[in-house]
Amino acid sequence: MREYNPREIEKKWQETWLDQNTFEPKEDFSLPKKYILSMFPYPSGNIHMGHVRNYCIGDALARYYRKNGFNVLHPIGWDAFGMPAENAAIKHKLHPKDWTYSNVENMKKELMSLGLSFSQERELATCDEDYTRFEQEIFTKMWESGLVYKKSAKLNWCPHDKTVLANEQVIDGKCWRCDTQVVQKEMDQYYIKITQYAQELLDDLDTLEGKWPSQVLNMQRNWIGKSTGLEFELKLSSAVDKIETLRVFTTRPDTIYGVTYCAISAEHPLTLKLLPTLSQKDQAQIKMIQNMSARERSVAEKCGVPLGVSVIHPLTQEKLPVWVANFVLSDYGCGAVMSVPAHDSRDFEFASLYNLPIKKVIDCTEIPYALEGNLIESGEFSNMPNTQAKEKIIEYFEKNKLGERVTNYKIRDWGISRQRYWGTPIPLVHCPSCGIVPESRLPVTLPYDVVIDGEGNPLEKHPTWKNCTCPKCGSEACRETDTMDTFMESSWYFLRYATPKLLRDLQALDEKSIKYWLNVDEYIGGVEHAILHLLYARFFTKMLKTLGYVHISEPFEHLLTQGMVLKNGAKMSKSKGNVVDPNSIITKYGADSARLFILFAAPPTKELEWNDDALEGAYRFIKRLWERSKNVVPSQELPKINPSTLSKESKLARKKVYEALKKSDEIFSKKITGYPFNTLISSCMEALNALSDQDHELVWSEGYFILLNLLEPIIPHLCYELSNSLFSLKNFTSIPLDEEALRDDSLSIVVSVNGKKRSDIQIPLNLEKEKILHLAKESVSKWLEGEIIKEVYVPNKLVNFVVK
Ligand code: ANZ
Ligand code: ZN
Repeated sequence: MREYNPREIEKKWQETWLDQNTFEPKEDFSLPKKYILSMFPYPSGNIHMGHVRNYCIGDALARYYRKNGFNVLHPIGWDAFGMPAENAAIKHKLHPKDWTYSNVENMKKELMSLGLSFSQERELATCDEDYTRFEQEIFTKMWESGLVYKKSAKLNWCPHDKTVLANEQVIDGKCWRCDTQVVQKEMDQYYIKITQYAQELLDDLDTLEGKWPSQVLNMQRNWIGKSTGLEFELKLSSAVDKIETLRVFTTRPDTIYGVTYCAISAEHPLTLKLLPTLSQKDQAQIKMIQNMSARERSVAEKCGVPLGVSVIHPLTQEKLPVWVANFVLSDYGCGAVMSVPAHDSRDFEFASLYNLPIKKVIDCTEIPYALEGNLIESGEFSNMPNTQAKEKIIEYFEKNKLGERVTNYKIRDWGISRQRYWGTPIPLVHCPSCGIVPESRLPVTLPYDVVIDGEGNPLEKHPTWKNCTCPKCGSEACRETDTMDTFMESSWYFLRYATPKLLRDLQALDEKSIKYWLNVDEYIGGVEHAILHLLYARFFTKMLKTLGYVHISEPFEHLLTQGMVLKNGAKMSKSKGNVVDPNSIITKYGADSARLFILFAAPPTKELEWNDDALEGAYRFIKRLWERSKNVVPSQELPKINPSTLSKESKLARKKVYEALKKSDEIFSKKITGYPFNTLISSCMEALNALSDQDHELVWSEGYFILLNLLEPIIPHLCYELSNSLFSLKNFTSIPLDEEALRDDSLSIVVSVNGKKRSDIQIPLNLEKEKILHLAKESVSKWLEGEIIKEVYVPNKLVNFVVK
């Protein structure tokens, strides 16, 4: 027998699969389908264990469904735009494009060396020109239907490098490159109206209940952040210029009698109006707040400045001071709050700091909290349970035209402008006479000859790229130099995959193909994408429906969030120096061992702790499996077996084999949830042991035939190799369950003496009564001293001996 040589057989099968297009989906829409998708990788340079896990889970599903007669779409591609490519350019003087494509090539090779059953034809990189072209087409449609707009917003700006910084490039408020203090600079930005879909995005989460992890559903709900409450105006004691009132939003109108001051944002129009009237010190304080990002503000110590004006409480007519406070966001609600320090922790902290009055209006012991209780000192609403008062007070305000019930969402419109080179150019032109006009010839591609040195926007600095003519009037015009947020590309790639190569040159998305392939049946990826990517992808799908591209509302039927890969209890990462390189594992043990280990070490959704011994164990099992093939008599099909002729051991072996088969079906059909492949692998190991404990040739052959079939999704190379050489198989198909083999062939019987239980015995099924009584007698011989007067036998249950 040949020795197990993973390098040889893995190379052989990987080549065969490619040559024979084994894993290309069929263009036959009458077949039942499965769309299995692991989130596409960022081409950082090398695959890591997280990738191995992600793609092995998806591959196991894809292979299982193929074997069971489904037409399977299992594609791969590259999320190829983004900042790291530019960082590589700055650091190593590599062109982002060259760096990216060479990483793609290398990572593709690495992934393919795992034997993953990806469709080759549908591969794409989001920086490919045809992808850019259609993304720009979609953007143009969005622009034309008013889903994109321009608005000025604050961005992190490094005054030294004259460049916009991403949040992750701001470290402790300073620029990551030159350590200069970062400031907030107002700049025009393009926004997509995701807020227009907020309610739909929220409502449709209910349809995903039970199909997506509830943790992810909740994170999305919180992110969308719907809250209902009251908006009303407080009159200023005296008008400031033309400003006569201050509008606030509260979710707790029940606490309205406890308001002791109002707090407004550093960007509020009233703040800006009054700024010149303040002392130098207070002005500086407000400017400091303005220069903090929303993120910094949320963690900063509370601080604020009194504005020297007051407003009138609408119910009590009390005068309340107005303060600027750093915890008030300018872009939520009204950018102003009625502060109730007795019942809100932020208001409480602020009031304590500046000695502002605190007035309790809900009967409770512990301030500043009170979610429930009766109102006190609240005029006509006193003694009312606060949940009821909330409603009554809103009604009162509406009836007296003092304010109205409103719904607010936390979710903001999606700012997609990036002042960077390595992204999809925003296909707009600035014309002096026509304004902003969409480019008519797509794609707008990136110039190759750029200087990327970390200062400024390379497209802006390019000597000629910006210059163009207006598509509308032909006069000299200027290209938009912003590129798009890379989340744009990852928001529709799963739809693009469903569009076959032949149709891809003609259109962004083929509706018929999408109708067939979507939804994605199982989407697999890290929980770090729980909010942004998944929300944007859901939104894009809904928006593409509005634009007439597709007819679905939700793209991902099921979501599987895989656990992290850890070593020594910490996430594998370069900075921690605890990375295990998948390539070294593949070289040493082979891809099958790597795959077996990663699927055996933990169920997919759980954290996986790296363990060298377990890897060795996986390798040993595979070797044992390989070596046991010598016990198998080659045949062309699943051998037929007459169970009545088998020994106890052989029967047990068959039972174990079919138990593994049953487990496989239960796992993949989700009768057992979470795809615990580890339990399938254990069953197969048990079955192999049981087969080894017997020596019936046909049982060996049948068992081995089935085990190779069951393990193919996990260790495909070995299974293909042996199924091919022993059973002449070219492909795998499903195997029916033999219920008979699963049935127990022995029976447990209680034996008692004078009605007292003395033992349990195992007897083979259908044993004659005489033999059963004989075995029973033996098992209780020490209680059978006296003469046996009577033998009672209840078939399949018990034997009782009555003795003198
Ligand atoms: C008075 C009050 C009393 C409040 C109380 C809360 C508790 P959510 O649920 O997140 O929507 N708020 C309103 N606009 C704000 C802004 N722009 N920046 C910061 N805080 C703002 O929160 C709504 C509550 O957050 C509102 O209800 C308001 O404070 C505050 F015991 O009004 B509340
Ligand atoms: Zn023009």
